Amino acid sequence: MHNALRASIIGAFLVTVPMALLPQLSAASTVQDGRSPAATVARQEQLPRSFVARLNIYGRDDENWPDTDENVNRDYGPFQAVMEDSRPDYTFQIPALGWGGECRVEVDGINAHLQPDGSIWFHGFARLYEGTSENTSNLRAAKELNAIIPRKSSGFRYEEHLTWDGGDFADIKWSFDNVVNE
Ligand SMILES: [Ca+2]
Ligand SMILES: [Ca+2]
Repeated sequence: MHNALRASIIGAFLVTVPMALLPQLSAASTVQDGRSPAATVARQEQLPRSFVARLNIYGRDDENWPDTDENVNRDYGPFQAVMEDSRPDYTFQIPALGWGGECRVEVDGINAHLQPDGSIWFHGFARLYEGTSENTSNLRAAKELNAIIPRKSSGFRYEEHLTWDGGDFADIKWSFDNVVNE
């Protein structure tokens, strides 16, 4: 086939075929957006949802011999919320935790957000400080908290480990429920 002819045929295909597909594509997206009757019924049966969050922080202030390490083990929660389309967000506060005279962990910016598929997106931040006092501004480690908690979760676990080369650490251990609220 002549190159110019081939190019014009390919060009015509590229322009005309997508145009021809447009009505089908938009029809398909209408079904998939969750607003079809069947999808709406199924979604209503999954709402509202009961969200529960529990946090344990286990930290170690590493000390040099002959001093012994100083540990902390603290539970927070349960934090509980009922979520549905009209109230999809839940935020809560964790107080800063200082221990050992030198360490502090901060967990903040916590938000849980109900997603269209019934899962819950959990997000926040955790930071470990260590210095000459528990009020130190020496930031040693930071992690972004980011988890998707599926539907029908009970005791879903999510952990982050914060540490630095001084030997101190903090384990940020979450447990979540995401079930139909009955
Ligand atoms: Ca120390
Ligand atoms: Ca100490």
